[in-house]
Amino acid sequence: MPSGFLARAAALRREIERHNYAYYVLDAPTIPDAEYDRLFRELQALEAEHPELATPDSPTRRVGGKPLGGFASVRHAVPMLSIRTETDTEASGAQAFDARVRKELGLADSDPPVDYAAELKFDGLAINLRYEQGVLVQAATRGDGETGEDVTQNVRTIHAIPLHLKTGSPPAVLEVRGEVFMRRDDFERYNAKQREAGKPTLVNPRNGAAGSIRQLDPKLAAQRPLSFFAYGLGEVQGWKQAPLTHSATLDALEKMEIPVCGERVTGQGAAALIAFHDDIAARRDQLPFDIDGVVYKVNRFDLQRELGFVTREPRWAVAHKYPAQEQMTTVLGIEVQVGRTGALTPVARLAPVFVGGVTVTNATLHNQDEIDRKDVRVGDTVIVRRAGDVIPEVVAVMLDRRPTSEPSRFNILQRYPVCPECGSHVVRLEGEAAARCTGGLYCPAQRKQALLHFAGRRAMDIEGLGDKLVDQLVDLGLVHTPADVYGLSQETLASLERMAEKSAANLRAAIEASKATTLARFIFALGIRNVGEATARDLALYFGSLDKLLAATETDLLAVRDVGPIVAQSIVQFFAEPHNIEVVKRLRDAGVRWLESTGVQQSAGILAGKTLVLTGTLPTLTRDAAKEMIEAAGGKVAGSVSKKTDYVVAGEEAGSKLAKAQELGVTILDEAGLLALLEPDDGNAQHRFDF
Ligand code: D41
Repeated sequence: MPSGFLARAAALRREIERHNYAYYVLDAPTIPDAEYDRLFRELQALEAEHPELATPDSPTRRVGGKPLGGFASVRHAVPMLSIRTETDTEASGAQAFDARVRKELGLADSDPPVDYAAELKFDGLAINLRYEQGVLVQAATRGDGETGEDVTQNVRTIHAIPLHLKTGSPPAVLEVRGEVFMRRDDFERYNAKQREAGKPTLVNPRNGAAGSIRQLDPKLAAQRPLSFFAYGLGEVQGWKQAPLTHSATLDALEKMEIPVCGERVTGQGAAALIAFHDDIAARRDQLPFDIDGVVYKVNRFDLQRELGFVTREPRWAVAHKYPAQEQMTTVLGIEVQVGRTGALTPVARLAPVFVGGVTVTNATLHNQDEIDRKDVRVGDTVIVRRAGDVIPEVVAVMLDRRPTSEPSRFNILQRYPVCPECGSHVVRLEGEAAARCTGGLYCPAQRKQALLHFAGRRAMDIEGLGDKLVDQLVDLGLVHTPADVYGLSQETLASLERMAEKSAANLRAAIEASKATTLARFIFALGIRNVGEATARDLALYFGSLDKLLAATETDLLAVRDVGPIVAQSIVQFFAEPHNIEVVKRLRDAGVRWLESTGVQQSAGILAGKTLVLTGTLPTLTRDAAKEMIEAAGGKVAGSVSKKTDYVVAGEEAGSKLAKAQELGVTILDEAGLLALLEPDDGNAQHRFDF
């Protein structure tokens, strides 16, 4: 055999595996994909031309071979035990485990705490990897613990699993046990790709991992993005200086480039276990993969041996579970909820089920496309998921459990030709995912949401106008549009449920105070579709006055920073609605006002390049309003006074900043002084209050 080819093949394998490890385990790519592909193809060509060069641990083996007729059985050299589950999901579960371990070891209360290792419980499929002389020769499922299935071909396609160990002196035999799983982002990406190709999707990452490993066509398995983390050992022969603890074992495996999860600790006694349990529980939803709990293990192998096992479960380990994030339940009905923008969101009413720590009775179905994709029907058995504070959702239908008297497909437009809240027509616009009610502010559902938005802290900031009050005001017909809020008397407010005289007075004062606002807040408060806070601010800055915005065409609007065709269209449509113009007029008539300017397209701003500091309480302007006015005029607001400060605006109870300004000789203004500053002196009013 020409030794040049042999050396080249070996060099290519080394290089490819080095990049592979960097990419799949360290998540830090070292070369561009195209360059990796080139190396890979070179090696493939070499091996094809010189079949005698091929080795069982060549990276070319990762692409998957011929389909299998079935899996061969593998008898495990050392049985794969199972792990005892602590039924108590509270912190006391860790205490119970520690107490049992201490008792079995015959420790007295006065003896020192036991050393433990704590790690995550990955939600996947347990696998045994057998390395002989450092080369991966076999991978098997756990099966019944005694005998599993030979899934070597499929496991070779998992790039994170090394085909040979990174060590100069590998043990004669080293069996690594761990869990094959799918990361959530890989799962989502895979499903999106499948959906696009009109191919079947995976129900969840766990099924994805288990299904891929048991896939008979290794080429298909190779397309599934799987990951692996080691959690223990099987048979071991000839490991010089073998570690004496579980944590040192995982460290040693990590050095050999076997993937080991970084989220693990060692600690003493139950307190360390509880701390780990609580820490991970708080961060569970931020992890890139699903876990169903944590695992505690007695760290020292000599103590593990002393403890032994009962009926295939070691006494030295326990799984401490978290509440499941997915459960099965049935769909009792499908209804819709009308949102602020009129979108009809389909919601599944469910038989109550405990999932993610709470009892769930509703789950979102997102929109018609999602209903169609998952084919959710009334009466179906479904999997619901609730992770963290995310709204519960229906993940998948268990089609094999669909009732024989098959219910029909659910179609929003057919079931709700008119809005269930107001009776207006429901439409689905070209290119939109949502079906929408056309009722606008006429629709109470949209009215309530629009009012809450209008009164919100970042909009008109009417403190105390929350959802309970908004419900009453709309239901009693006291408020139809935001403008009606300004006509509410203190007596009317006091007559509402849960409103005492004092809170009515406070709310009345808050409504009054909200009248002095800024153009940006006002625009945001209107609740124009696709106009968020930042866009509202850009529009205010650009146009300077509401009338200019009202007169703007789509072309005019496109000149504003970050405004694209969709936003421009939403704005024009909003102001084309006579109803909305009427509301704006009534708001201005009620005394809602803001400082206007000529806008930035004509002026650099009267305070351009100036730095101001605000201190104390101003007589009429809130701090935010003053800041927004200064910024609208091109000025900057700083937090502390320095030589670079141009003006300090001082109100009542101004403290050290005022003293510092006096000391440095910085010009000091009161509110009237600030307003005068914003007023140009050429008599041609550039800024005015719009009463
Ligand atoms: O993450 C896991 N799913 C996990 C599973 C883990 N972190 N540790 C485990 N440890 C064991 C023993 C204690 C028996 C070595 C396990 C499992 N077993 C296990 N997984 C499936 C069956 C057994």
